[in-house]
Amino acid sequence: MIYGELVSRLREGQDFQRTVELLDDLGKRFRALNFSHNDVDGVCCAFLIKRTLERFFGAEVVSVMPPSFMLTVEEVREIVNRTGDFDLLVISDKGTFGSYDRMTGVIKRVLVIDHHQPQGYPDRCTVLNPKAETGKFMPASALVCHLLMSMLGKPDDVDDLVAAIGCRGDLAFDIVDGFCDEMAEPFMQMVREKFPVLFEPVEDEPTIFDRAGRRKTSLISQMAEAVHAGTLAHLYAEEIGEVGYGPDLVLNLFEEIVGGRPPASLEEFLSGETGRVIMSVYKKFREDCTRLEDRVKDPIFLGKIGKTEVLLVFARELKRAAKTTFSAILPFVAFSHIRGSGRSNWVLIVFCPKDAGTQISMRAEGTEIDCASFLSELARRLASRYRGERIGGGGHKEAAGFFAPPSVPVYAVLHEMVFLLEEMLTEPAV
Ligand SMILES: [Mn+2]
Repeated sequence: MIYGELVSRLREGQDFQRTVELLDDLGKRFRALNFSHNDVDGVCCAFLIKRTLERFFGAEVVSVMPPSFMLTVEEVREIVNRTGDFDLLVISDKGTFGSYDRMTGVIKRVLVIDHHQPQGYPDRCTVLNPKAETGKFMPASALVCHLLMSMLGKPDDVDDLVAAIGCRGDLAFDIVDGFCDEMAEPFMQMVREKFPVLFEPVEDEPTIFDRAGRRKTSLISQMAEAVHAGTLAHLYAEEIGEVGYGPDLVLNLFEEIVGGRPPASLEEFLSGETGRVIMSVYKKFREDCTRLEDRVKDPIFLGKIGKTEVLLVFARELKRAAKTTFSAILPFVAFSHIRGSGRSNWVLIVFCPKDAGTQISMRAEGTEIDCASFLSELARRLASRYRGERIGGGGHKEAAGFFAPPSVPVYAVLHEMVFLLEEMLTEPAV
């Protein structure tokens, strides 16, 4: 199927129709507040949403990308108090939660653009979290943003490139092994024809998004990795100086390449003023990844669920990332390491005690085990014992995350997690 066909087919769907109607009803020159996730996919969404609303609606857009995943009404109220009223709130790549209904008390119209497994359904919001016929959710929110943009007007080269980077960040495709999510395929075909050099396997150090063990990667993976490092720029202030908040910096980077020709190398991608700052962060980030190899290379075998090996890495993050409440550096190194190990049916749990609290990242390959259900059940059980604490867990079937604040003891999280696993293991390790 060609991309244009997918766009016309999806446009018939109720969710896209309602979204287009919502935006058309707002007329022109409205004021929009966008809260987006702080990861690669999330910052790509922020850029695409800003471009869509500015270009096609003449809207004013304020983009905010806080480190926490689930948006709270307090965060929204704070921005409104500081910068004035908005006609629209767009929540992108930050989950689909029933609690998002509360936002309509602060900003009347709320649009949720997402691809995570919903945890409740906000009836008072317009929700754009499309499901394929197969029942699968979209592989990246940036793809949903690009589809919506294509229904409202014409995306340009930079929009295409940024959407492709978002897809790569959320592993919607891989270049070296040829994998591509079914729903991303028409888009991929289109961008690959447009920018062939970005999508060719090249001999080089594998990125955190590639399979380690082979000296192969691609330019689009390197760009996605540089963007990931860019979102962490503020953690590198000691070495490179105060450069501002990482996700905002990446948004600047994308705006810097608007109007120019599509970059054909990493140096070209990072050649502008902001680009050069991100390049220096990126170099430090690569050194960090090498330093972390030792901490992740020997995962603990916990047992088997059917044919699936359940593995655990229990390790600290680098000091600079100890205050982050999200997966920053270590889990990515652990996952890239395991993918290069030649195993085929595995679940890897990366358990990270941090200054900011306990963070767990989980990924699965070649198995039916659902990471999002596992970590949301863990969060549910802990939340019932530690009431009033901000404990969260969820994501996708193949990749999910969990976070609990320091007021929930590390041992309690570990205990509950092992307990939950014990119920699932068919062949415990002895
Ligand atoms: Mn995402």
